[in-house]
Order: sequence, then structure tokens, then C-alpha cells
Amino acid sequence: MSTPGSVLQVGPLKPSLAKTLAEDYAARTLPESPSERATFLAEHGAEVTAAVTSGRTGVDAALMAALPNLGAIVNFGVGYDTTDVDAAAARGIGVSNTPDVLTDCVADTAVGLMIDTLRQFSASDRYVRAGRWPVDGNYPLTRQVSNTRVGIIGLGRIGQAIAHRLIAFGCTISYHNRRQVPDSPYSYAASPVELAAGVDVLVIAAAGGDGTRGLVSAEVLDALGPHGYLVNIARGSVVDQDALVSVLLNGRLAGAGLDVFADEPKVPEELFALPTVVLLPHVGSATVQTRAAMEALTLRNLDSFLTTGALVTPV
Ligand code: 8YV
Repeated sequence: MSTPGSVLQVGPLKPSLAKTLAEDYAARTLPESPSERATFLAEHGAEVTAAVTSGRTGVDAALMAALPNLGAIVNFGVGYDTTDVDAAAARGIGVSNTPDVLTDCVADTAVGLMIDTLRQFSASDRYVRAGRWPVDGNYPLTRQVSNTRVGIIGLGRIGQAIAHRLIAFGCTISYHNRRQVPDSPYSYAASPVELAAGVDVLVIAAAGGDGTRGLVSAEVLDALGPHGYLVNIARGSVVDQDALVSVLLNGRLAGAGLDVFADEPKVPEELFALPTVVLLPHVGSATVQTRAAMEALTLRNLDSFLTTGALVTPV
């Protein structure tokens, strides 16, 4: 289906996907170490027509320049902020991602994280396991989830799936988005500050990258206030993480549920002792079913590019 070396694996991938690429596509893997990488690119760079990567790694402009015949960057994951899409467009390189197939799982994660954060289930579980219930008595009261006012930043596919679920909880939904969404039943806030000021829970579902970097600033967190909660299932870069740690430590925010961080897999250790914070290791889409669907769509994009030159789900 592809000539040896025409497909390049960039960064770690799901093991079954990496195996398929190596066995069925005779893919090569870009070496990690800079010196090996330079030698590899000098020797094989011109053979590569398709790169397969994930949101964890991506393809930057320098790598594109070292792959002069690259025609497609096939991204495992919906987020592609680690790939320089402007540089790709300038070079006529197509970029694909894996939308839709992970929407339900990521929305499930957002709702689960919101419930865990407000109700402190993870912290309560630690309380039981530490043998504290018989000694210290009942766990302190927490915050009700149903009927809260929830603000969603980024009302794309995932944001809308989160809203849909929360409507069943009696929540009132408002949102902020680059553009107002036509015919949306939810009320629009013109800025993140305005959104944060009117809600109990702020959920981030916006794409990462330069366009949203630091969108949830210290000012937004202040507007959310000491009774407000933040849930982030998008990208750590959307939040000013230092400001977030500071308001959580000072009680100027009631709590946060975080699946993503500024510099993964590093997580601010100052947060470890706070029962008001739930920390997940970027598991939004990480189920057997969804990852299999993402893998299949990644391979559909690769096959389509190799056989027709067109991607199935270009960004
Ligand atoms: C994956 C994600 O963890 O799709 C995304 O953008 O963040 C997740 O589904 C990631 O892409 C795997 O590297």
C-alpha cells in the first residue's frame, strides 16, 4: 500500500497503531535524540510523504522543512495545537484529526470531573481508604451539581455534548465562543470574564493553540470567584496555570477539576493536598472503545491520502 519509508511515525502512538504502521505500511519512526534525528532526516527525509503523530508530539515547521515531500500530517486526536498548521498550509501539506469519534467520551469526562470536583468523591474515597470515617466522622458537606449555572468556553462539538448532558441535570447553560453559535439555545457571553461572572462552574472545551492561550486569565478566575469552580478537559494552555494554582491555594476559587495541564505530564504539586481539586492524567478520550475508533479514523485518513491524495477529516 505504501513504499517503505513513505510513512513516518512522529512521537509515541497507541501501541496497536504503531504496530500497524510498522507492519502494514513499512513506516519508519523518527528518532528521539537530536543527533540521531538529524542523521535520519538527512538520509530518509525526502522519502516521507505522510507523517502520523498525536497531539502530544505534533509536527513543527522545522520538521516539515526537513521532509520536502511531505503531503499529509495525520493526527491521532482531535486537538492539533502541537502541529504548526500555518506552516503546513504554506507548504501545501494537509492536516487531519479525529473529530466526532471522541466527542461522547470527552463530554462524559467533563461531566464526571465536574461531579467529582463539586461533590469531592475522589477526596471522600481517600477519606474512607485512610480509615478516617470511623475516627473523624461524616465527611464535610459539599456542593450540589444539579441546577448549577454552567458556563462553557468553546461551544464546538464537545462543548455542545457537555451542555446536552448538563441540561439533564437541570443546569442553566451559557457560553463564550469565538463566534456566537447560530440558533444555539444557550445564552452567549461576549467575553470569558462576563461568562465567568455569571456562573457557578466554568467548563473549558475550547481548542488549544495561540488563539486561546491564557484565555482563562487571573481576571477570569477572579470573576468566577471564591464560590466558583473550573473544569478543564481541553488544553492546559487555555488557562493561566500559575494564576489558577494561586487562587486555589488562597481559597479564591472553590475548586477545580483538571484533565489537562500546561506542561504534561508535570502537575503542580502544590495542588496535591487540596481536597477541592481533582487531578486526572489527560484521560478525556481514554477508553478502549473511543481509542479504537480514533485509531480506525487515523488509518482511514492515512489510507485515503496514500491512495487518493485526499484526507477524510482534514482540519
Ligand atoms: C488524546 C486529546 O489524549 O484528542 C485530543 O486532542 O487530547 C486526546 O484525545 C491525545 O490526542 C492522544 O495523544
